[in-house]
Amino acid sequence: MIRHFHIRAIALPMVLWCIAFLAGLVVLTGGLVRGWIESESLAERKFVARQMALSGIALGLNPAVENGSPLLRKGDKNTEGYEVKITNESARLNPNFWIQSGNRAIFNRLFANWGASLAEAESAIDSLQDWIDGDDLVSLKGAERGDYERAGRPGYPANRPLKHIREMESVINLAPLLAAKQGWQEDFTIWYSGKISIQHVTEPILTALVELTPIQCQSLIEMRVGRDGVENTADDQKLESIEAVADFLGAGGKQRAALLEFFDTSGDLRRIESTGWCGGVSHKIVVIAPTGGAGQMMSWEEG
Ligand SMILES: [Ca+2]
Ligand SMILES: [Ca+2]
Repeated sequence: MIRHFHIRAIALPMVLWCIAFLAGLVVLTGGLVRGWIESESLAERKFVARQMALSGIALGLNPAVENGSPLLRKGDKNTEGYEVKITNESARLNPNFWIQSGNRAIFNRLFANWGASLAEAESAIDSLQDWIDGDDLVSLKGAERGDYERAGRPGYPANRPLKHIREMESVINLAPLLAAKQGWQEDFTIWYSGKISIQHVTEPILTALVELTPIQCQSLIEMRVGRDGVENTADDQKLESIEAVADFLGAGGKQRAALLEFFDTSGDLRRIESTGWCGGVSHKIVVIAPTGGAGQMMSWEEG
């Protein structure tokens, strides 16, 4: 009897321990399963968000679909859908083109507008020049192979034109200026080559390069958009010459000279930015393609 009691006394803690162990196991397994389900559905949402972004790109590439069309937005961020923004790459500044044209003024004006000192701007431009030119001769305030070696980055500069605008972040003396300017990427392109299109240029660039007043910028944009009031649509007013634009704006002296130096009426390259959503997950695709659709895509980036 005593012995039997002893066994029961041991059995009870054993049973309790087993229950606790099993309960722990259930909690653990439950957590793992939930984790699997969540990661599975996250992968699924990512997949759907990308499919949504792809649908947006297909619409953006269609020459019949104009900017501002209700087709360019569907659904919302929390369920599923996409939003497409069509702009023009010719509104941007191509560092390869302007460096190879020997035009420093455009960079000087832009960097001054960002708040850089003349010395900072000059060393940034010299270093960009050295990054792009094929030789190892250091510009006055620039940086060539020796400077990159001393900075612990042997093998640089590239000594060729930029292949991506993000390469600019690797350029000694230019990097700090970019780091201090949020959204600097929006001012640059490597896909469109030539003077900036007056047809598509944005107000911040006009202000930085030409010092147009807000009223002058506004009147140019209002004239450009055409009757529908939307940029980049078929009814946009085609600007025939920079001289005519300068006359229209009453731009004389320095403003007129800057308009003639940095801008042209040509340039047309569609930039399609499509963001797809699914259950709070988003996926963005940016495509650059000739306007009109029939041509090949020049760039495809996802993130
Ligand atoms: Ca060089
Ligand atoms: Ca329009």
